[in-house]
Amino acid sequence: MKNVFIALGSNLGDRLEHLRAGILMLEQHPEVSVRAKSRIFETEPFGVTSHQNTYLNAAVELETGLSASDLLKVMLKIELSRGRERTERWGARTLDLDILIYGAHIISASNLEVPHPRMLERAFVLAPMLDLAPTLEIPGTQLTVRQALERLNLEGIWATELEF
Ligand code: A4P
Ligand code: MG
Repeated sequence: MKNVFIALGSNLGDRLEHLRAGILMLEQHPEVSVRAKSRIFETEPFGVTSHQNTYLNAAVELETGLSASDLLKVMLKIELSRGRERTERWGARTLDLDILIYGAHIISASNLEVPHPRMLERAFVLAPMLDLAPTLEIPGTQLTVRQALERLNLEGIWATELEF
């Protein structure tokens, strides 16, 4: 069994419903147990060139017997079931699911990089992670989640009252 953290993001359509459905489908998978959910954050689009709606972002902690690549396949199916279309890189999306951390593993395959290579620069990922595992060291970085987040600007990120 591996302890895994996944980021969820949505900025298109019924954002809350996309996040809820994403988590429900993870929960329904026989080889996945959802252990904890972060609060839901509203966040300004980060690093995008075209005009985009604000995002809802969250993170969940899972336990799973699936390999990282099988988990990624499950996540891609869930994204597709919410009508995700890939037009431009970093384009607006109904539901984006990223593997942040997969146990202590460091993976660098062409279709899967873990820990997520951009998570250290992203407060919209680390703020939800702080809810789940503030003292967890991000594999390969010698930084805990809290230390990584302290280096970033929290402008444009708000915890909401929304619930899963
Ligand atoms: N892939 C590689 N590593 C991973 C991983 N750790 N987890 C591959 C998931 N997938 C991984 O992803 C393309 C391919 O990345 C996948 O098929 C998988 O094989 P994608 O989701 O189709 O592409 P994308 O999401 O457009 O690109 P990318 O680089 O994943 O975008 P990001 O980095 O997820 O950024 N601002 C705010 N405020 N909130 C956001 O959620 N999200 C993005 C997207 C930009 N700005 C944002 C937010
Ligand atoms: Mg993605």
